[in-house]
Amino acid sequence: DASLPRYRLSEVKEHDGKAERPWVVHGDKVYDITEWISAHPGGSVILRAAGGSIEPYWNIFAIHKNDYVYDILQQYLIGFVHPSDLEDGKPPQDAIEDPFADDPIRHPDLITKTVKPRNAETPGEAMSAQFLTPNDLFYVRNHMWVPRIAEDESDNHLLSIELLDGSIKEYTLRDLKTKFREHQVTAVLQCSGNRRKHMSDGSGRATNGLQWTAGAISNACWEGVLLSDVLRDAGFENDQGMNGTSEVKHVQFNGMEAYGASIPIRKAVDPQGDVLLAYGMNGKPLPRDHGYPLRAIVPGHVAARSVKWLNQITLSEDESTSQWQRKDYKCFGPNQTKVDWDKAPAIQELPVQSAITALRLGDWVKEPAVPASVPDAAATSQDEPAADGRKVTLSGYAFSGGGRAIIRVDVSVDSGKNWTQAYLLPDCDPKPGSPTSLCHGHGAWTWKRWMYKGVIPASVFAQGEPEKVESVENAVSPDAASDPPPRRCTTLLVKATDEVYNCQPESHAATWNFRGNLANAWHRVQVCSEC
Ligand code: MTE
Ligand code: MO
Repeated sequence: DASLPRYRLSEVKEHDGKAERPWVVHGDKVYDITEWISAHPGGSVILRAAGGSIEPYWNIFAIHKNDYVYDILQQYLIGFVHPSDLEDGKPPQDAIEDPFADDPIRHPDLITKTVKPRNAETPGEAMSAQFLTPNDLFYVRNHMWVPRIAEDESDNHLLSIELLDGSIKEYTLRDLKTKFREHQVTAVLQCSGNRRKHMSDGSGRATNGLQWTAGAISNACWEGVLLSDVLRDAGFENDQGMNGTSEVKHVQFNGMEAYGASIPIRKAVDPQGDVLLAYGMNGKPLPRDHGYPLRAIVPGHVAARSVKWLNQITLSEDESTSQWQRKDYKCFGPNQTKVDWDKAPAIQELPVQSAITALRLGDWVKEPAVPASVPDAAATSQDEPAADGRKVTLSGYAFSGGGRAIIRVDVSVDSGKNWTQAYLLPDCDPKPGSPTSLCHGHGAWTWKRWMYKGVIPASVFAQGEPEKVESVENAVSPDAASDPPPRRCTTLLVKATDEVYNCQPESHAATWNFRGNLANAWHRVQVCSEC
């Protein structure tokens, strides 16, 4: 080894991803990875690191940090970094490229969870205020960096489709836009980790993953072409996919930064499935964070399947081999913490969900203690026909997977003793499919916004729990409150029911899983008489 040459970092830099022989640096060693690229399981993504240090990438793809990978790399050793380019035996920090340096700027109102990679929630008020989430407030979930495709190159962006016999059909984005009919589909994306923090806090048990509150979900109108149209054009027999006679069982999607996932073939070719290859979002080109220039949209399924920066589709007998299909985005029992990943199916269709995204406590008013729509009110309040109460306005979303419509949203202002129905906003109702409707598609792919205006009877506060020290999420302080009773608290609750009468579990403890996936217990927000 000592006889191998010493290379200046400036020379390494010339062997970047576009060079004939790409090099990478690891520690003080220089490797020529030309021969490795075709055999690299992550494909040519490794070229991102070429011309510099591979370490920042391996910090993202931690899977590389094992002896097996170091052994492979060892075969390609060609020399060492020149000593005058080393600090403490390594290239200095500022010589190492930041994989996220080219990420786009984020809207300041997004609630940042992590910066590298970029992960951010939609603010609650934005979810309540608009049926279609504005593009720059749509939640962002990135596992890696954001690939860049120049605007004047986007129509040449290549999508390759591999059929079961190994043959490959290629489409540029221009082909997709010109050869196929354009469709619009209005659909929610919800991360499997939405409300994970509620699961951790509500069950008192930590979960692994980003601690999202209720904002890892958003709704948009997507423009693109139907995956089923493109598969038919590529030579696939959609009928056989639909009726189960095809050997193809899964459609695998791959993104340019090596993210991958798959969906069952039946969803892909279902004439009512509305799976899109989308290039537009709310009438504009996809923003970079959301998959520019092309992404899959799989309505009704967990958003992890809606692969961004899409450049490869593979028809296969098997699911995607990616870790996000096989080793993540699955649920286990509350007692199962050492799991056999193969024993559980990948999450596809989402369960029923709802959340309070905006809450306003109003003035104290003389009002019947029992709202008229609540038949069985607490016995004590019936003793007093009229009592003080505090106005409350709640709003939020409800959603169910698989295109199942939300039929009802129930609200309780007294910790679940009494329930009343929230008003469902008619965003989708004006003649579905008509130009005035905000909804496009065959299923109930969108969220249902709901609103509740009521009064929390003073008796509810009086009998309520003492205040919890936790802060109240999304609560807005009232301008004025007169003569409040002593500081006691109640829990406001929301739960939704979908068209097949699926409903949400009462407690997070019951569905706790160590990865904190699919947290969908009743959403609880504690409010106090003097909040
Ligand atoms: N596609 C690629 N290529 N890379 C990713 O990191 N994240 C997935 C999915 N598709 C991801 C991806 C996950 S887990 C989610 S929740 C959604 O994209 C988020 O989509 P959004 O950022 O447009 O909201
Ligand atoms: Mo996700």
